Amino acid sequence: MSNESLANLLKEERRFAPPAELAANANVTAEAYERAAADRLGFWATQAKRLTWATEPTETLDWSNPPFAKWFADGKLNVAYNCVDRHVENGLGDRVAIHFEGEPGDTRSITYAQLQREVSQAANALTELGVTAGDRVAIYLPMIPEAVIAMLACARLGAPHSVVFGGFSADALATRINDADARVVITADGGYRRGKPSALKPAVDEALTKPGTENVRSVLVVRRTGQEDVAWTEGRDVWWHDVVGRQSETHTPEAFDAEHPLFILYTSGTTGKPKGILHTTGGYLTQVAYTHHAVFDLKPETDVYWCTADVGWVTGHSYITYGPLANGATEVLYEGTPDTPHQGRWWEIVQKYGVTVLYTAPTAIRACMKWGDDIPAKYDLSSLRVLGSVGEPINPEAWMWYRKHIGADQAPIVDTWWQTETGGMMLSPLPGVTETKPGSAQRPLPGIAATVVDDEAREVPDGGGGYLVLTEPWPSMLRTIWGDDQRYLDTYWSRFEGKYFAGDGAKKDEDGDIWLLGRVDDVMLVSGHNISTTEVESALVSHPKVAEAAVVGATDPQTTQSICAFVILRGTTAEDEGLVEELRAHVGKQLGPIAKPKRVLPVAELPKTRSGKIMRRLLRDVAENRDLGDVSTLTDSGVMDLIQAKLPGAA
Ligand code: 6R9
Repeated sequence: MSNESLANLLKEERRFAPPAELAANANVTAEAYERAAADRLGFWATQAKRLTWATEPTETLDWSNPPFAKWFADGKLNVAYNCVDRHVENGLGDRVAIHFEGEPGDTRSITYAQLQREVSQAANALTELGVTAGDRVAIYLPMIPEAVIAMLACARLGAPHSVVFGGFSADALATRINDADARVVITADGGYRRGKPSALKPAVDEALTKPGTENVRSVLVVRRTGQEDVAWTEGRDVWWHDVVGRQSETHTPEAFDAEHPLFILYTSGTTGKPKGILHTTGGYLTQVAYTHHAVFDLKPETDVYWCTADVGWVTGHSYITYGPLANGATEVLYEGTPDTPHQGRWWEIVQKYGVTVLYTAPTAIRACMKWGDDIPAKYDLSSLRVLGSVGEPINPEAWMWYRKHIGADQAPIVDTWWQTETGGMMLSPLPGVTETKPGSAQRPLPGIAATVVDDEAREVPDGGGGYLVLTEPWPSMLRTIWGDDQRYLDTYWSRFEGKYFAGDGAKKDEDGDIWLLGRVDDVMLVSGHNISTTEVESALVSHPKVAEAAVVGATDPQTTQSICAFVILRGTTAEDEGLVEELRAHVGKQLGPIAKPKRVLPVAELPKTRSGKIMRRLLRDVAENRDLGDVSTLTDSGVMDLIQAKLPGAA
């Protein structure tokens, strides 16, 4: 990215200091940056002491065979013991670990003592089904407590899990079962979605007819909806309530090497088969526990934490299951969608449980903005004290709305940049330290080394733009791509020698703070200028009539690419005379004439992945009148038909 335009389009002057009281009592202060900068490995060795080790590690990092890292390699520990048993041993057995809220309104509060019993039973059941350390277990469940219990039971046995999002198709499930060579699948009859039971088990049955899944010997089925006639394969399928229910409530956890595999999680990527990202035990748990403590300022005695992600996404792994439970947190787990049965459901849950820390995604915030300010205003949200964002760059407009309407204009927003591959958060403000800027993830967390480089791998000066890279190994980094070391090297470590290439465009502002600009594949080239999709989208969303925007570069004979914007409108209709011209002019005024979209197309929905990321690849196909590629990771494939029908000349 040679051109200045990328770096200097968006100007954001607003600043928000941490609330004085939060700063005065913060878990982590500015001193942490200095300590970590002076001795990065010593800093992480200290953080590893948050965990209870069966054998304390004496080594911190073994980087003798880069980029294949080993952290705390001579230490041994059990992850489930750290997330559950030790809290009970410390007298916290009566503390609620999980407040479960089912979509139909059923609820369950599970204490740490109960969690210990249930995880032990599940571990005993998996043992009875023949699972031993090293075996892979696929988990295909809705957002119910059994999802967390199943993950912890696998961790307890040293059996790496591969959680597959419950909305994925039978094909996607089969590919993942095959790649990991899973031996057991844990699923449910179904779950609740948008007010209706939605079946899961049929997808498992179908997946297991496909080649490469023959090694699955058992399917353990949770009864959640109880409403379907569940097809049953005798000798393979067993009910959770039968097999888990009759087990002993005690189980002695075994300690595993710090580098023992903990889980595989597949990222779809835009091309090729999904990558099985491999995470291991000691370093991973150290970083997710530390970042959850530092970034959310978590006080486990008093906070009620809620991460709205699905466990099928890395955010659910690190910040629903492992980080919060390692820290002894009390958390909310919600099964359904934010607008079932009404658009205030989330805020009702915040009010009901007194949620203090909320972690969600920009896509959800933009949806709430669209539904209107009056909806959250009906609820008491005064318990909220820290707000988190993850998954995409958060547009400054959405950031301001989140702060004002959810955070009462005082709760700090922590915009956390990280990836499935990084395992834990990497860039984020600290709520008691950082003066925040709407839309910026700002700087690497203590102990993390990141910067922005140009095409020649040179660090860009403040004010410059290029690619985000990580320059030192970190404890929760992926160890490889499951079964494909070469792809690990090619994908992440070959673009810039000795640096991890994250695949995101980024810029540094005049203070050296980092702004994420979207995936590099999405950056547009217009008449020789590199333009970030994120910035054009943010400019569009800052217009009062735009609720959401997705911008792509379409091949153009004159300008290489031209900017094509898909927008969801609010308070107006697509027939609004002159609106398209008004929006083009608005972007031109905000960012400069070069960033004016050539086409602006109002649409009803945008194609999103399950974690809420806009699938620009599909929109590019539409804008260039191509057949759609793989839509298997889309939440609702019907939206593409609607969008295509909008296009002039579309079939
Ligand atoms: C945790 C997660 C990773 C990609 C990442 C980037 C985008 C995530 C972001 C963000 C800007 C943030 N991303 N957080 N972009 N600001 N705070 O989302 O993992 O699903 O693997 O996606 O998401 O593009 O490279 P994953």
